[in-house]
Amino acid sequence: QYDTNMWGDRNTMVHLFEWKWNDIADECERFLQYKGYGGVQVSPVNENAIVTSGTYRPWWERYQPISYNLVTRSGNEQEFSNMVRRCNNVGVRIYVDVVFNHMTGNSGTVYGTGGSIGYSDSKYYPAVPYGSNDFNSDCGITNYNDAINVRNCELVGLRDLNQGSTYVRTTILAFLNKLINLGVAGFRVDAAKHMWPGDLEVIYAGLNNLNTDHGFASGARPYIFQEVIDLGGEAVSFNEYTHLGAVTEFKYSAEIGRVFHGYDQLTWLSNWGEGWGFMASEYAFIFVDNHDNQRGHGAGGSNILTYKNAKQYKMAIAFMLAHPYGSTRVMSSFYFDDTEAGPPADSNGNIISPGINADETCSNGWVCEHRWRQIYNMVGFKNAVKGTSLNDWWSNGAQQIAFCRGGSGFVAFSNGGTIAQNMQTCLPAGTYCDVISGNLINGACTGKTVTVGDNGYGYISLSDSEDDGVLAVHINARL
Ligand code: ARE
Ligand code: CA
Repeated sequence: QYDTNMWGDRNTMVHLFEWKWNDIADECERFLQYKGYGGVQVSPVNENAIVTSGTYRPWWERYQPISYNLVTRSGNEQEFSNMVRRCNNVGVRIYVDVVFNHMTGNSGTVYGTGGSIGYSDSKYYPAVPYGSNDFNSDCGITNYNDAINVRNCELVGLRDLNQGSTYVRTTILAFLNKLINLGVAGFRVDAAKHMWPGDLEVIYAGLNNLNTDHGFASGARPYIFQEVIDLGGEAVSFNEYTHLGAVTEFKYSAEIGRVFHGYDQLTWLSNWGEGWGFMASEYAFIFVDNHDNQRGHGAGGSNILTYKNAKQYKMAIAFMLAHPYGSTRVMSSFYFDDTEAGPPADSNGNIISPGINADETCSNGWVCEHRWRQIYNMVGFKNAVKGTSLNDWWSNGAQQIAFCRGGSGFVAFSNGGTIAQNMQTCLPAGTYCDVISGNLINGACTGKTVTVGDNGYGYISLSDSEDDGVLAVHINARL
């Protein structure tokens, strides 16, 4: 199912990686609704094995389920349920990262965030319950050119559930339908590549319609976006999953990072999208970085741009949100040096809430990219141009480009050199606030302005020495 079920013009989600449910509820009410975010991808909600590594709990412990009870470091079932209600009330949808390819790694007896116990060596998880008959054999994934190995063996030693079993399917469905009844709008399906499309088809068909008590249209189906890493050249292809729902386009993440790192020229973005070998836009779930590849897990390697390269990162995000291709997700991170370290936590392992500074940025170790002006204002740009296509492409033949979105928005990029000239903005005559260098507050712009004449032309000035390599104006930011 490809419809995100977002409100009105809203059409971007943010991944609030490792945030607590109470904090997300606050964020929906105090920030996300006003900036036009349409939804939040939350970290896995079900109980996971506690992993202690030196002084911290790694972020990846949440990808080791031990039961389907809704209790994690992000909060309990009551807190989750309240969050979904509060976010839906202000038109911000919740998408859950669901992990049902596997259970925990094979590390003997394990204890969960809700007090459950698991015996990973004998594949016995009494709190579900699952027993050894519900799992595939002990083989490890060693050959990505062999689809059977990829789907029926263990990903990094994680006990591999057999979704071909009726009992396993029924148990997974009870978990997913519980979340739907609590008001979620859809799911990120973790490790979908490691499950058979035919099994997923049966599971998805058993999902309930979305809960009309939470404002969903009657008959609305959950949005599904499946994590399938396909950079080409392996046995499993994204193509096997697109008839079931949206699919992550990892080529997008790797290529946009490569281009905005400066390893390629912006002028070549003129046929960005399918022209670059990406899957059809209607299926593509896209992002500049995700929780894996921002820290060297997953795919994309050193091409991936993150908050650590702020200027280029903001340009790549702005391009993603200005361009019509795909369904978009913005990453929101915590600061890290150690790629395995978990979120900011106290000495008992409790996650520390983000603090909110006067200038809307975060403290306490949280990056909050989604609160950077250049990023949230481009979320607003994408909402303003929804339904238009790309027109009036301009390029200097090298590192400068510009284009319009119908008659609703105009954006210019420079990854080298200064732009200073009249350009076609496609906007109605008037004065517009550049939402990259500033905000429109009470009818005044705190950044640069662009004055557009009757012929749609306006003088565009974007210098190499500015903080940002983007200028963006749209119909909803007119003075
Ligand atoms: C951890 C430890 C392991 C240990 C294991 C079991 O790091 O050393 O063996 O526990 O005890 C995350 C982390 C893993 C972590 C796991 C469980 O990334 O390090 O293992 O949680 O705690 C493949 C998959 C893809 C997967 C990536 C990471 O195809 O589905 O690997 N991504 C998702 C999530 C991850 C999560 C899991 C799946 C597991 O987003 O956060 O893992 O739930 C090529 C291939 C790709 C392959 C990639 C990397 O590009 O094409 O398919 O991705 O290499 O191997
Ligand atoms: Ca599997």
